[in-house]
Amino acid sequence: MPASALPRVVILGTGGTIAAAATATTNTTDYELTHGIEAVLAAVPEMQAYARVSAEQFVNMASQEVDNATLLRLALRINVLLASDDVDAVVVTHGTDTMEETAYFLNLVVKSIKPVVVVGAMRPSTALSADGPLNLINAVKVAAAPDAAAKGVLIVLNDRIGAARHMAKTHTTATDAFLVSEFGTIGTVLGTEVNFHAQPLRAHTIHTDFDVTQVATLPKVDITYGYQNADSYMVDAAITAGAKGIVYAATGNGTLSEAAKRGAASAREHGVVFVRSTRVGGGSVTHHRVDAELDTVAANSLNPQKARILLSLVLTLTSDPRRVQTYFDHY
Ligand code: DAS
Repeated sequence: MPASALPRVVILGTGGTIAAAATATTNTTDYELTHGIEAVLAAVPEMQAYARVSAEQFVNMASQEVDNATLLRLALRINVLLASDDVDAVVVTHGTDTMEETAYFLNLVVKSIKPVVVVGAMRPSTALSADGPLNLINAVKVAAAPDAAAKGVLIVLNDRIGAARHMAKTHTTATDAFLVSEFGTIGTVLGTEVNFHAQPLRAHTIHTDFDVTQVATLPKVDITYGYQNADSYMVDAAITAGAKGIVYAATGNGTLSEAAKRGAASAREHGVVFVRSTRVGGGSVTHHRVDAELDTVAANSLNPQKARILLSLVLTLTSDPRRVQTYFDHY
């Protein structure tokens, strides 16, 4: 295909390990964020064979520092880019620590069917077997693939293509850290072959109720954790700090201890929506009679950090727990 006919892909750099360097090639876990997006791209000139690539340094931070304001600005920038006839897709390079949150947020607020692919690396650019360059070129291949359209926001790492709704980081250091539990990946990138084998069914992008164009700040939502001997004061602290929603990473199937029930009751008294997620890492939190008793919400198959993202957007529309439940059953 002549270069002039290749898809036009804009790469937005946000930082992360993919843009980091260590002091030795054998050091894969202790590094500094040193590279700008141009340096990251310079390592992969081969990507010119797949797309006409341009780059923007959107921010340059470790992803544990990404906040609501950054998410809102990123969504707005992506929507402006995708509204242009001169842009066919966007790739976002991002730290892996909170990549699943950013990708799921974008999955809910991007208003285009054009591909948006989020990519990162588990090893710094200086490492033996650095995974960033191949992850990045694979992300560009996916973004340039016609079949990538209308699938929602995608995450590409380690030859796998995952739907943002289902991909999560499941290992601290391994290059195959991003896995999807029972929902599976939706495709693979093997050499030059981009193969999709599934279509995400949960509503995303142009099919959602969420438009952040006029949203200046997202409602504050915090996460508390369930464990033996836990009391309810962490919930009370979040309420005192101004949380409008609380996601509870409960034990088991979103099971509330008596102390957690006291926390849920306190949240209700303060008009704070209380969502039952789980610390388990797989499966769904199902509806339960406690939801009617305490006005709690079941998080379905969203892990706590993704449940927080959805709740922060739903709270821009409603704080009625029963209406909030319909959004968790749908997205
Ligand atoms: N430095 C962490 C981050 O920015 C890890 C990474 O990038 O992969 O998320």
